[in-house]
Amino acid sequence: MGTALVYHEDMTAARLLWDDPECEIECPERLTTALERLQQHGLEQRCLRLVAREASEAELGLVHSPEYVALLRGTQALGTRELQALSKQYDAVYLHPSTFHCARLAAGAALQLVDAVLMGAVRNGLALVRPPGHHSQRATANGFCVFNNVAIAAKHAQQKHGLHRILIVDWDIHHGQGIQYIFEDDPSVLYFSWHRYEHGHFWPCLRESDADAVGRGRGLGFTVNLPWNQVGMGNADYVAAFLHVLLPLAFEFDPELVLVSAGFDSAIGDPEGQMLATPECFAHLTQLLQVLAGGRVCAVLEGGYHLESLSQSVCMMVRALLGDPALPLSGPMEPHGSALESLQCVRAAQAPHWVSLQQQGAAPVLSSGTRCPEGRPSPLPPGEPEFKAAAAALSSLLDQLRLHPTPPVRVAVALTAPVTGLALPPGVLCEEGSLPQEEMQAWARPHEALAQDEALIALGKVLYLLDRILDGQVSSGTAATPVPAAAATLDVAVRYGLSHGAQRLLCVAVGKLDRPPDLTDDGRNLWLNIGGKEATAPSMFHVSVPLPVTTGGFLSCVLALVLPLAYSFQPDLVLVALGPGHGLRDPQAALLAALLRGLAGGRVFTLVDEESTPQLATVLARVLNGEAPPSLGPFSMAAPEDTQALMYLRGRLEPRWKMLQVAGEAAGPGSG
Ligand code: Q9C
Ligand code: ZN
Repeated sequence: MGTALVYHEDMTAARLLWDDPECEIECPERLTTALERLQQHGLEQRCLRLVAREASEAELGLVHSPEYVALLRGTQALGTRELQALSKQYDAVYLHPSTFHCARLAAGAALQLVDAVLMGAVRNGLALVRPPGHHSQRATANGFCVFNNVAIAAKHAQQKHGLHRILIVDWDIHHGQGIQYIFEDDPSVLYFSWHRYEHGHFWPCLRESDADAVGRGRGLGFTVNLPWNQVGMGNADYVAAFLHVLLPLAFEFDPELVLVSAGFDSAIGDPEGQMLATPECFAHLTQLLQVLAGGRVCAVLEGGYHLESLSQSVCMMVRALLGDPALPLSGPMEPHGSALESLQCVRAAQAPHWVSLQQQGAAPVLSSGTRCPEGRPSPLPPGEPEFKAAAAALSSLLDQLRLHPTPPVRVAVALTAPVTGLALPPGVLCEEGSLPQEEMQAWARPHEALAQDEALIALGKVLYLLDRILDGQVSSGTAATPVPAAAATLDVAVRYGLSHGAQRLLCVAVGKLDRPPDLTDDGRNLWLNIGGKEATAPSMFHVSVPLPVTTGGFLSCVLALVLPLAYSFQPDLVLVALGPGHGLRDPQAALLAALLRGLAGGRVFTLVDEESTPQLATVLARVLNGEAPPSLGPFSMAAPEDTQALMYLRGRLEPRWKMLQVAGEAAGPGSG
């Protein structure tokens, strides 16, 4: 199941015919440069190329009024002066004789992508289009947008494919007010948008872009606005927004399809957004969305006006859609104070509508909206320094790509006993190699549990595979060990990893697995035990948490504890061990592995014991290979004791691991 790339070169025809500094950034080179970059990186060639079709007038009518469509049809015959006069009637819009054709292709591309995904031709895809769509409304063009491509695609998915729950994630840096208006009373579409807001001073300067706009009527709680009140938001802020706001709601909503209003003006270097997120961040955001809806993610380009930043971000997103591991995120993983205030506001505004937020204790915020006494915060000094920062970050990304080439093998599996009927996905390597006998015995010697032949053979395979991951031949792996040897094998694997090149090793041990006794809190390892015995000497590097029993409890454990710890720690190797009595159901284990794949450049090694089902080994190999994890089943509330345990731990660990934070400093004037 592949990735579609939908495009038509006619969409480069529309361009600005007069002088207008506001509109000149929306130019044809946005598409040609992005496409060129996809070709240079060999990514376009790996996609299923689809030539965009025009949306029919009936399809445009799913969202737009007949009069508005007729008006635009008429613009094809207008001269430049008339086009300019008509454009002036809208806010930040320019028209060209080819605009109607281009805009129909843009909407048609989104429709074609949704059809390809929902008919099972591909698993996901990207439509590279212009004009963009998310500002456009029933009877008006706005903000470079003519037809609302994503909204039309969502209506089409409802009506032609009978979908009941669609998630729209709008990571463009502007508020897609058009999408919000179209679905604000519709509980079958969950619309999430983050946007530069600056307390209402940033375009389109709408009161209804704030966090307290949560939808209307039956749609209450299905509009989620996350306003950024300062510029300069970066990787940590964006990932925190996903972990602490979007994903809890998305899992509770359980979408059948994810549409992304993929604007890249939220990336570093963009003149509109003035944010700092680097291109690889969009691979992470994409991966985080791919665990939803069986991986059915349809992305449609919106904004993005810094050609280099836009193109690299598009490449990163397509790599993630293709299932390649994401590059590690650069920069300190600590959200800004202002970002935390925003997260807190949205969580408080949404808490009445979402069980998963009520449980995590989203504290109500007093007197929201009165918190910007100084009025408009000063924007970053324009020009020089910031553009230098952008240029440096963008070129260092290219260096990173050279340093971390995609390993030739994405997943390798080592199994001890020949397991019959194991259906490994295509491309997954079944590794037969082992460490030399003497070396293996030296590592095994301290452990009685590794004296048995069977255990020793398994250990040899585990260490061999670990070696191949550490030397970059293989991206990730999974292996099985005999039950009595599970703890000892993990102990050796941790020490082996640390002495063979891992600088920061994250170990997520589920079930009865003790922390290797000689591990110290030297900052090079972080040990997280789920569902084992309580740690006798807990520390910032030794965390233990009970295994939650419900899906809701499991999800908050992963989203609110495991991933924030992992993203804060920034490991370069992740070991996930499912030990005796781990108690995870296969879909839970798969979700954990799929989400941890975002860490360490995808260097994730999973260890299961042989008592686990063969299906578990298969499903782990599949998700490590980039497939979506199976559904967790119906959402059920976390048990109070699980929530309590989590809240306590987060309080204890927050001072060191900043991605755990979900609330700003006590809201005082000018805070953040
Ligand atoms: N004078 C998209 O990114 N700028 N549209 C208005 C106020 C308009 C952005 C500035 C920006 C439109 C799809
Ligand atoms: Zn935008």
